[in-house]
Amino acid sequence: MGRHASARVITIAAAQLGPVTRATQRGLVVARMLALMEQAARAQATLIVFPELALTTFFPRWAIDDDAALDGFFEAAMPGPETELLFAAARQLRLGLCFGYGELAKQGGRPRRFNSSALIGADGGLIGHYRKVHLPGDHEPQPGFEHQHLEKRYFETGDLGFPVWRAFGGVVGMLICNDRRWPEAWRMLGLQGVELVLVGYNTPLRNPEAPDHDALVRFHHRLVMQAGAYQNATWAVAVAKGGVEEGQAMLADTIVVAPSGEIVACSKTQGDELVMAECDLGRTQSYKTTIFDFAAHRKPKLYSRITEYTGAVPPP
Ligand code: ING
Repeated sequence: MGRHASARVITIAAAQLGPVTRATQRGLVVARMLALMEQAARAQATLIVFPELALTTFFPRWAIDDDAALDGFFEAAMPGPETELLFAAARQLRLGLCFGYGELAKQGGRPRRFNSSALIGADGGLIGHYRKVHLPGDHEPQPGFEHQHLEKRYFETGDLGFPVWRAFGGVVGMLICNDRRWPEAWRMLGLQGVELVLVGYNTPLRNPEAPDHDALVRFHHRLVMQAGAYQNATWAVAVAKGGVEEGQAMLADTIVVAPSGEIVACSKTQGDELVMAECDLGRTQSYKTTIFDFAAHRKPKLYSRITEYTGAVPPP
């Protein structure tokens, strides 16, 4: 796999991570990420993509009431002392980089916490970041659940919208985990001409709120990634934190999806693994100029009420 003469073909390294325990020091996770970055550079990758909350365990699985303990899962600066090594490696290896992290920001004089992802260029500079909008689960711990899902407790709703950036020869956007289940999130990127959507995720195999869905976790993950990519004529890269992490089984199944909706590469293991794919961004045009030519075919005036939830029709 090599860098291509055409600026429109990029080599993606989807860098799946295996479990990260609560006790794992950030420096050890960064070392695992650096090893994958070096492996990706050897494979001539243009851009490496890591999961949601890549630097720590998926801590929203627990009720954490001690603020100092909670802050230990967040980055107070980006880059910070440990993540600076990732930025430096991006620069040295000429390798674009995307990873998810807990963001502790100071805004309006008070601490604000977001579930965020950063996009870094091959020069090691920060291109931009995104804050997760769709926070699943609960604000309060649920009685009887073996694992909680408390993202609404620990993070604020993302307030940066759904940005895209011109980068790596195309138009790049980011979503985080649950965002991928909401077509509106994809469409906000699609309306901006996105050609590559990067999606890190930590998806438990069991959802205690709906155990009857558990057999379909992988199917639903692929369904929303393939539909989102196809319906918005974009490449999509979904990168897992997989394996059994602190006793909670997490979906692996890192995949790269073409604008056709076809899965072109997927992970084979539950652990640290590079999934490589050649992505010809030019292939998006075949869909953006025909079936999904939004200017020619979309009827936004007829969707006028799409921004409001009109309320579910009561069951019979
Ligand atoms: N995780 C899960 C996701 O949306 C979830 C939450 C799991 C929702 C299973 C529905 C079913 O993939 C995160 N972190 O959003």
